[in-house]
Amino acid sequence: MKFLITGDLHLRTRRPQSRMDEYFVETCQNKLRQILEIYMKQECDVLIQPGDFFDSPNPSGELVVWAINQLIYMIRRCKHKNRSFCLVTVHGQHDLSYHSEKSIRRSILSILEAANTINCLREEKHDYGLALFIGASFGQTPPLAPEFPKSRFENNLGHTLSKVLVAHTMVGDKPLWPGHDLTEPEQYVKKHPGYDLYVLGDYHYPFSKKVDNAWVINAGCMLRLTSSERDRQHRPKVVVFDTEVGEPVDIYLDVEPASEVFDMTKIEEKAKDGLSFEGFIDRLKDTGSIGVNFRENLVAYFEQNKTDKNVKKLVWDTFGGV
Ligand SMILES: [Mn+2]
Repeated sequence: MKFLITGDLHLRTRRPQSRMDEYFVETCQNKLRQILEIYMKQECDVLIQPGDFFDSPNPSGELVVWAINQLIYMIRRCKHKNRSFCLVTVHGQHDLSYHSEKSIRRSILSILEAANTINCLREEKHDYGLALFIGASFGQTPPLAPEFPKSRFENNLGHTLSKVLVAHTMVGDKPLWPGHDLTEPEQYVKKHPGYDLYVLGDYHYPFSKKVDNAWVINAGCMLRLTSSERDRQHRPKVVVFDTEVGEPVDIYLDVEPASEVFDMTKIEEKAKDGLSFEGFIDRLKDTGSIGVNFRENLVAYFEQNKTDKNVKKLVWDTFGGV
């Protein structure tokens, strides 16, 4: 079975501060189109997107309609060639209102799923032929890997079955800021053993790491969103993973060089003004562990501490719906 692995997509219409693209939405659309073309060309069976599909829980309706149409077109194209188009995803914090998993049932991704264009993975098993998928959205703990099938179990036809965990969780190989307590791929596998392939999002930079017999893969963000040095060095890519081969293959997307898309004068000015920590703040916001928005932090606190609904009502009434 052949998987096409992408990282966070962050589809959006608004141009990030340091970018110079005239219409940023076209940059985003171009990325998704390239990914879908690679899916066709490489004859993949499943497209795996590990969350942060959209940059916001309320993306523009026009962008959502465009995405649905692209996916319907893909389904038709594949059907025409007797193939199937299957996109599996989980919710990242950017897909969730107030970063709360309670908003999953009314999220844009759930709307895309209701339109039969994507499959939102949950903690139950999702069986796609020779692979078994389990999903953990932002804030969710992945379940224990199912005992059956045995890892890399050969079925009667001699095919390899794989257990795949797709999770939106902060795992990386290099801390994002001094003192960042980052879980490394090896630690993550130790904590959630038994899967053959771990496809992770949230961390915006790519890594493909073999831990014992499993692969832990994060393809990295499809967009260069901040002016940080690391984003400017980042090369958006997708990863093809053929379970029969068992090795990831990188395919780099066709993107403009950083010098063409980033406003270097702004970056230099900011560095001079001592404001170069903008990227740091962006990343801090992105981890979702603590927001800079009072309301979001309050909602997160309520979620984590199982607050009584009468108490919540009193707090909201007091703050007048902040
Ligand atoms: Mn993200």
